[in-house]
Amino acid sequence: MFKHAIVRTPGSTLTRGITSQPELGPPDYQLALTQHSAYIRALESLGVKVSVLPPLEEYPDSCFVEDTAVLGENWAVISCPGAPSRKDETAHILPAIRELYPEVHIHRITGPGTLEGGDVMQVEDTFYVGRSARTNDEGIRQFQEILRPYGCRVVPVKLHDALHLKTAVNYLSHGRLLVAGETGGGADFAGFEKIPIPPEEAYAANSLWVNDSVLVPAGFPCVEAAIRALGYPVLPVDTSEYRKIDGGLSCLSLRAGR
Ligand code: CIR
Repeated sequence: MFKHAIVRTPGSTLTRGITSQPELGPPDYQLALTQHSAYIRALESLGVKVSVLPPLEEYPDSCFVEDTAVLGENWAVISCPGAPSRKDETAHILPAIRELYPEVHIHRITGPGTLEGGDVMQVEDTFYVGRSARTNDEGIRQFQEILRPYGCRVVPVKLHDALHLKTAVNYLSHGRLLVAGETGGGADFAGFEKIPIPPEEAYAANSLWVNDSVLVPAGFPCVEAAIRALGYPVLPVDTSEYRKIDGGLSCLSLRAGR
């Protein structure tokens, strides 16, 4: 059960967020704000208490709070983003994390290690971590060291194309994984029931299980139908403006209290 979530309202500099798809054009800021409010309401409707942090204009990507930390049941790890323009976002997430965790259980990834929360996928006590352009071996090693005393396992997963692990793979519950693209057939995920995502709906691999319901980006009918067929209530949430700068549903929040 997720009890808390932390989100950050995007600033108007969102239009300059990092993107691998400039052809989609910059996000419409007003629409992005409307979509952000709807995202918060969707989380609240599932019993999550949402802390809303103010915009940080100097960090265009700072609404993607997921990348700045990883939250466990009784520990938190402040990340060290691999994207240079995002490194200092972590200092700004710390106060919100301190509201939820005692200092002794707040840990840090430090350079030369890099790790972004979008690369970390939790399955019970196991944390799969994408080795991506944003998360390096040293970051994964530090994460492993930090989690060992808490009895959590870390499994590195090599990525080639995806921005983050959770761009391509997301855990629902009951041993089920949504998988798109490169990681779909990988040995890393043997033993899971895989729900394959057609290439034209790959963006919706980043759907978000929250308290037995699933937030699905609006406009991906195959993924929505597949998730409904498994018995999950589905909440479509429009993230069109965040997609333009490579952001999805999971990136927009940090969830705590599983
Ligand atoms: C970035 O490139 O860092 C942002 N434009 C998108 C971050 C997406 N975050 C995520 O998937 N966890």
